[in-house]
Amino acid sequence: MCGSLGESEQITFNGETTVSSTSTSAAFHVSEQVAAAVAGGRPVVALESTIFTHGLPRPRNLEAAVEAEELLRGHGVVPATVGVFAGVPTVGLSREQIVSLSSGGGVKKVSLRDLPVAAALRFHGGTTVAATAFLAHRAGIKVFATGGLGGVHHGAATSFDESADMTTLATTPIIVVSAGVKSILDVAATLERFETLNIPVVGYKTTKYPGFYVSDSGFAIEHAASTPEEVAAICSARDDLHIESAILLANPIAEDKQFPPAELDHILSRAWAQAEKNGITGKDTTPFLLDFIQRETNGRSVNINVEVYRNNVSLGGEVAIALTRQP
Ligand code: PSU
Ligand code: MN
Repeated sequence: MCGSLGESEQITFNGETTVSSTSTSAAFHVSEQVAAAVAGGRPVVALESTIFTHGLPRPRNLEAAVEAEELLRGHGVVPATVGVFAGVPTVGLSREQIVSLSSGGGVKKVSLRDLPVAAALRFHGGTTVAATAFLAHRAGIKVFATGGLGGVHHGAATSFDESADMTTLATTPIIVVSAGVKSILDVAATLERFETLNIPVVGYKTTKYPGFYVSDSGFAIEHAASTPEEVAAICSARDDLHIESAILLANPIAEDKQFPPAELDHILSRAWAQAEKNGITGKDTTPFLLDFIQRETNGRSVNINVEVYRNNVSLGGEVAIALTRQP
């Protein structure tokens, strides 16, 4: 036993004083609203925070984070935005905490392996899909909506750059709604890894795997579901079988709203070249590539990013409601 975080205490971070409450568990905090909704069997959707700490530029990041929560609340679904606040892994960040994490200033990108370090050294963190899925599942949440997943980076055969999102989702029974993986990644290799890791990919009303900015990545998937109820039924069947992997629900952007595919290919090859030239590696790669694309597209990629996120949050809400109606 490495010891616990201890009782609530005052913590000063970047000149800001906050209270680290460890009321729910010694290891992480679940907000009262989220805990009550989970206990009461009401619909809850988890949301990640790397999307607004490292994925989107200010001020769109905070707008998107708040909009996602409001969209869910408007449908009677409880949002559970997950992040690390002053070292406390938190499921159900308050609005003030979301505002604080969105404003930058030393907020780290926290994946699953970083959680104990963040907790012990008490820093702020935006949680990746891996860390968010881990915490949300442990809080009893069944549905998690995000924008795009991490996956296998190009050149991974020699760089070994594969996102821990994949290995974490292999052992975390939750439904993750995403628009696939961005083509900054090696989509074919990522789909192969999902297969190896026993992670099913189910298209929402499609058997074309979406490519985040574009509705079709060019790769086919085997299964499709056509209603939130079908997704809920797949989830129940997984649980009945005691299978521990996540279900990936792939939700494409509408074709008339996608980024022009040919233009995207051109920007992506320049993004990779620039990352290589700048010696970008490890966890900095995804934020670097996204930032490059945002600048090169004059923010058009950001509009699509927000649109995709909105779609996924909305579908996540529908699935969470369908799960509460399961026989
Ligand atoms: N993909 C995106 N935008 C993002 C991310 C992924 O299109 O912001 C974030 C997610 O939080 C994801 C993380 O979990 O990046 C993956 O990072 P890495 O490849 O370092 O594991
Ligand atoms: Mn990586």
